[in-house]
Amino acid sequence: MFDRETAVVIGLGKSGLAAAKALRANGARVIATDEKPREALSGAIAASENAGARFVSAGMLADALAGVTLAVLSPGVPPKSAVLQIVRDAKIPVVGEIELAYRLCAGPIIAVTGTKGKSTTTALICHMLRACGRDVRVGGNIGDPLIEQVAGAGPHTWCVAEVSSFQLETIVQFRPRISVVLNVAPDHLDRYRSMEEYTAAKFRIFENQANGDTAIINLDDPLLGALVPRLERRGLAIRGYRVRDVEALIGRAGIPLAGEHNVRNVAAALLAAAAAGCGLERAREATRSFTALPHRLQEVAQIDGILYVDDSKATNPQATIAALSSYERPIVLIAGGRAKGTDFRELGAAIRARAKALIVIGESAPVLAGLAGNIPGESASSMEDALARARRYAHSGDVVLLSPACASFDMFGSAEERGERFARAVRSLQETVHAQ
Ligand code: UMA
Repeated sequence: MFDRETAVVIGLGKSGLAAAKALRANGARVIATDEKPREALSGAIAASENAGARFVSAGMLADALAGVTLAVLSPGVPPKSAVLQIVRDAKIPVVGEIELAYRLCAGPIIAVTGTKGKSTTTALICHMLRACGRDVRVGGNIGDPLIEQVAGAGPHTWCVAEVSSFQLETIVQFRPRISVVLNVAPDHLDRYRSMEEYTAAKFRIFENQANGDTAIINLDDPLLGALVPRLERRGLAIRGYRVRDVEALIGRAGIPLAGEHNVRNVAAALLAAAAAGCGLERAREATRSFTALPHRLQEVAQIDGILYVDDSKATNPQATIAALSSYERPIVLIAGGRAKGTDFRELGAAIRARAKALIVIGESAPVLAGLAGNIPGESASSMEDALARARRYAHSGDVVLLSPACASFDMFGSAEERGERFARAVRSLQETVHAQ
């Protein structure tokens, strides 16, 4: 499909490497580049070269663009990046890996976006469709690049894609058969100039949808509710949901996940599965056997009556607010990390209302500590230190909750690594307690 193209792939993370491989497999010539220093990239360069790409350092890129017809941008590379400017100056069209995946995908796509709940809803939809006997692929922001997953999809394969605002910035024709938008709350305001710009990126999920396509929309979110008339005029079938309607779709008892927000995620997933032709009863039944994804309100252990929960994937204030309202028990909260230009005031109110103690970590520790009011708190220098401090405040019946409200990159390689460190520290605490 790409045999007339010479493509430059920008960014050699998961997305870029998968795009380079797929482009080569579909006949394109591929150049790969990355702004990280060469010494920090040895594995990625080798992987791109094994895939048949030629690596060019970012500093040499301008001289390597003759004959290049397409640029594929990794989602983590921001629009103001110097390397992107070089490509734009050379008038090369820019797309993302999601767009390429769409062009290569033989099956219908269900795309899920929102500020929080994307991964859980994406995984729920897959789980339901599989229970209904469908052939399913899953990828995108959830972890495995979509382009890798759609490779073997046939016309009856449902491809479920978690798409971030970063990924939606670089779509052109991407047209999901079913779109799901869960909510929009402040996040990534270090990348976007305003909430409007962030919201506009997210709403591009609808851009190419037309007659016959479906949009599943959380009508409790005023920003989303306001979109409905416009989407209806375009011929989309709208399936809206409100939390008060959820009881009719599935009772709270049928949902094995903590938190009100997960009730909404289940409702969205049920509507998506139904729109894909899955019987509601089967989908409902599948919900009962769904387990929480790693690092999302994941219960790690119960030690001396204290429940330890890893919610490391809560990388924005809204996600932590949702986590805080997910437990009736007293909460010792571990939060902090790299802030993303978001406002912490609402989170502060939630912490003061729900937490019995606050342990802060990372770059945003001073800001978060300032929100604690009368709640006792301490600042920790590492995850292990945070856990030890949290434990001193927790009693039997309490929850120690890691729900950082921030990105992880100040102290860890990723949110997963942060969660693993927490879980490891909890397990070693468990061993010590059992040995006593
Ligand atoms: N790079 C540059 N210049 C830059 C920024 C990055 O050259 O200005 C290079 C880095 O040196 C690195 C590579 O680009 O080598 C990294 O690319 P990337 O940041 O796009 O990360 P990938 O490994 O390709 O992972 C991406 C998504 N990452 C981001 O959007 C930041 C993953 O989402 C996704 O799972 C993966 O593709 C597969 O689809 C992660 C994420 O943090 C989970 N997403 C954000 C979020 O959920 O909040 C949006």
